[in-house]
Amino acid sequence: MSIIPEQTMTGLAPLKVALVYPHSPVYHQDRITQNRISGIEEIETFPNLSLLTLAGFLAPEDRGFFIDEDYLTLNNFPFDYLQEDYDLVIITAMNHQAKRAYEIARHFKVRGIKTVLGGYHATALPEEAGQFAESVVIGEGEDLMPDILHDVRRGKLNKIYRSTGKADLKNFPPPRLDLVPDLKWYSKIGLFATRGCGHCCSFCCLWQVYGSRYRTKSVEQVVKEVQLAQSLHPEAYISFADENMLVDRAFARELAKALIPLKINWECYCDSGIADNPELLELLAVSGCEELLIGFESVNPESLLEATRWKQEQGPGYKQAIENIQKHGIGVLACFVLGFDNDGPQTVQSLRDFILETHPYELDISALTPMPGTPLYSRLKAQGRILSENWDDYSWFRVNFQPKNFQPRELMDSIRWLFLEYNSPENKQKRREYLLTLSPRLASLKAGTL
Ligand code: B12
Ligand code: SF4
Repeated sequence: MSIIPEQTMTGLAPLKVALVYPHSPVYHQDRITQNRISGIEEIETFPNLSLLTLAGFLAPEDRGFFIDEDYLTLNNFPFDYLQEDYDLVIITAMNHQAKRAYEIARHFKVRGIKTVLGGYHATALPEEAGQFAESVVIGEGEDLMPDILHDVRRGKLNKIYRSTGKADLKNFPPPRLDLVPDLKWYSKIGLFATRGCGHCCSFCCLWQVYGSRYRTKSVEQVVKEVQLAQSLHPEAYISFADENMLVDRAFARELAKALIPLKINWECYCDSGIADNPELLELLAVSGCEELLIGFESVNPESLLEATRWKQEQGPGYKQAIENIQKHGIGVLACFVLGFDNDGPQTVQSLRDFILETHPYELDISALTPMPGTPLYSRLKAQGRILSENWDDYSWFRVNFQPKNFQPRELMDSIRWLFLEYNSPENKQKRREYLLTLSPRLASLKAGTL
């Protein structure tokens, strides 16, 4: 096996590194069914930002290979990456990708090639992940990558690397978007500007990975990353992957101003608190912000409290919040979760009324999914209500626990019914008329749902 090649001018031995995003066939089957239910016509695709971010730490002489198994599988890409030799294989995985991630790790381990596995699943279940990969990473990777690469060079990886969760984003290198064979394969390009969300919702795995302290990159850094994306894909639609991007209003204002000359279209996740800031909303629209993706979670106050007190306090303002945002010509992708202990048939009815009254530009409703590592998971596990620990069932399209007031099947049927109501020709027409009266700009958004 041709592992460590000759020394380079910098004195470092160049590394050959595979960066692998695993394909989950079960998820993709579920996705097709879900698209039918929710009326979605196209699957959104992004080059995985976790791996591209980690690749930012490779030395210039190292060779990184970005392997998106979704893309290989969906397009029969003729490159058998599994048979190549590498100095290191880096694998990321969400819960539903864990089975495939483990197969990949085992495959390379048998071949004597070093593997490091990180991401949401490994962070929650490092011991399980450690049975398959040589090395496991807990938490965010930026403060660990220099050590990992150093350890590979000296030929010995630690079993566990644990992030401090305190790294300064201002020191992060840009993601290696150049490693993607062709950015035009994908419908959107992810970047991130901030990290941290202080709401600490009971079902959310993100604060387990990054901590809850809010940190930002510099505006100049973000601008450079956007320009990099544009240089590789002039029509790039930027989707900021931050958990809750606009929390620091001064930073958000400066960033929006700096994005204006770049003439991009973009979207991000944020919380409903943004709706109280008309000047910032105006600026966001001018900067090319097309959609805000907001986790409202529920219209039932008791269910909101199950998520977090902050959201319960925001609940009474949700209708106004959606109107305030959309009248600036920014679509709201309203995200809800069904299956809290306080949810029942009345919640389903109230959610239907809410959706048909507020007309969110796009809608997402998921079955509540207890993810390992979250307080919700620990509680349901202690109550004996986790129905499956087959990670294929953690796609957010399946009910993997015993809800209190529904049978799992009823919960999925309720979600299906809500989507049917939202997408009925009559309600679509009403939504279109309402939104175009509210703001004609909504007709020109790239999501093009009107
Ligand atoms: C962008 C995004 C998508 C995009 C792109 C996915 C892709 N190709 O990467 C799209 C829209 C396609 C998508 C789809 C889905 N997503 Co998604 N998505 C996100 C989002 C918003 C950002 C992810 C991201 O890029 N983060 C930025 C990178 C830099 O951070 P990171 O991934 O955490 O990586 C860091 C660390 O985790 C660590 N790390 C990660 N891996 C490794 C590996 C090593 C070796 C090391 C050292 C470190 C390391 O270091 C990285 C740098 O710090 C997150 C929520 C969020 N705000 O994070 C949800 C999220 C990842 N998605 C989630 C889910 C459930 C899904 C879907 C299953 C939803 C669905 N039902 O359709 C699908 C699955 C798609 C698939 N192909 O399998 C969940 C995962 C939960 C879990 N515990 O597994 C999240 C967390 C959202 C949530 N609701 O909680 N998603
Ligand atoms: S507001 Fe969103 S990102 Fe923040 S903790 Fe709650 S679910 Fe997670």
